[in-house]
Amino acid sequence: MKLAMIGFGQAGGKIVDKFLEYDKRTGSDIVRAAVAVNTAKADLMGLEHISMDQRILIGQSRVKGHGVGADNELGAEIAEQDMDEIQSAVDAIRVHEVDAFLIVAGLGGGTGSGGAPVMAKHLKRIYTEPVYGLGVLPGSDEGGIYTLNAARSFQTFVRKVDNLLVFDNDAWRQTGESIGEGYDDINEEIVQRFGILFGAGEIREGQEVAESVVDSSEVINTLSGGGVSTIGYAQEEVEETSTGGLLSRLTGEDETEGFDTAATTNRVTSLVRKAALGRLTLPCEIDGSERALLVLAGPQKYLNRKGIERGRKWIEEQTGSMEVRGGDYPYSGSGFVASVVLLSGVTNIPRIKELQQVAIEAQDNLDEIREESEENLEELVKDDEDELESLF
Ligand SMILES: Nc1nc2c(ncn2[C@@H]2O[C@H](COP(=O)(O)OP(=O)(O)OP(=O)(O)O)[C@@H](O)[C@H]2O)c(=O)[nH]1
Ligand SMILES: [Mg+2]
Repeated sequence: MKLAMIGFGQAGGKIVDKFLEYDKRTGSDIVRAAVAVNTAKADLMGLEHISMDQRILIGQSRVKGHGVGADNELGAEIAEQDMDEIQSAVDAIRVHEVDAFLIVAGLGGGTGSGGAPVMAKHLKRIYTEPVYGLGVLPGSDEGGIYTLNAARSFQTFVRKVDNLLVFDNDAWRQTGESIGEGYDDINEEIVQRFGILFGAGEIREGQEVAESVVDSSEVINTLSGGGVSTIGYAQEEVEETSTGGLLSRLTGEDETEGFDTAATTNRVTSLVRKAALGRLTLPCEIDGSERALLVLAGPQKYLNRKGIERGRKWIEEQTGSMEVRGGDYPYSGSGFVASVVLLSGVTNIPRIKELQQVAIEAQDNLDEIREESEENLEELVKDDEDELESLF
């Protein structure tokens, strides 16, 4: 499917930049427009693929290009104030040619966390195309303010978008590596998963059309209905030869005809299980997912309808959902078969419960602080009265 991507804040900009690189590398052609918005000038300068005139610096009069320092209320305020500037970049997008908007942001900081929900609200008011969010949760070692920002931003963002796709940095931290060092690898993981999902609806030139190819409307239908989504992924290397493998040369068989379909079916079904039961972009219980979409990507001869059908049924059983779609995405030259499982409308998410708890506690603390200061005030007043009384 064709997307207009808007990266808000540093993480958002870097991930959209990475999507452009992925497009160039794989010929996927998902990103039809890419805009980066930030309050920090240096972050915008550091991008490589987003064109200069689509990098929008906001809040210059307030923060002089230095970022908002994790103040997400300020981030939201600036986004509201400078929406005209952002809109002029969006005006350059031929919106009727895209299937949807995707707003990408790290939810722990200030600019993306505050601005992304404001952006979503704005786009929803103007356009009829779906507006999706890709929200990145901070690592739990990043500190209180990041967690609190994420908790607040998440609650608003999920209500403003048509679907919030989530990636949790905390679940993807490499051992022995600080998350800063790991961002490049992590961003690679992000674009690989979302790239296959969004690429599935696009038939590239010169590609054979498969018997049960996934259409972008299937991605859209799976995401419609809102809520939170997570993605599972698994891949296996396969031999990809245009001249015929060793076996076919030895036996003289035509490679596709003599191909072991039972092995293909088994590979597909086990890849589906690995994807759904392995590490999800946002770890959660898959039981109770409202909708799901299964995409099998790889060289045509390694995909078959039977495997996908079995995988689809298995996901139905595991999720209890009656709305599980599935199909393939012929993708040659990669040397692997990959299974992507999109689970939409997931509800049992430990990390989100944890974040909500933090937000509630912070709210209680706020009340406590207010109560304390009120008590103090009362005491002060009382002391004053006592003093006055003792005077007489
Ligand atoms: N996956 C991923 N996460 C990132 C990356 N950079 C930052 N993050 C995460 O995103 C959160 C927000 O950081 P930034 O994107 O730098 O924040 P910002 O939106 O620019 O806001 P301010 O810097 O406060 O103005 C952090 O807490 C990290 O968890 C990245 O390249 N990849
Ligand atoms: Mg920043």
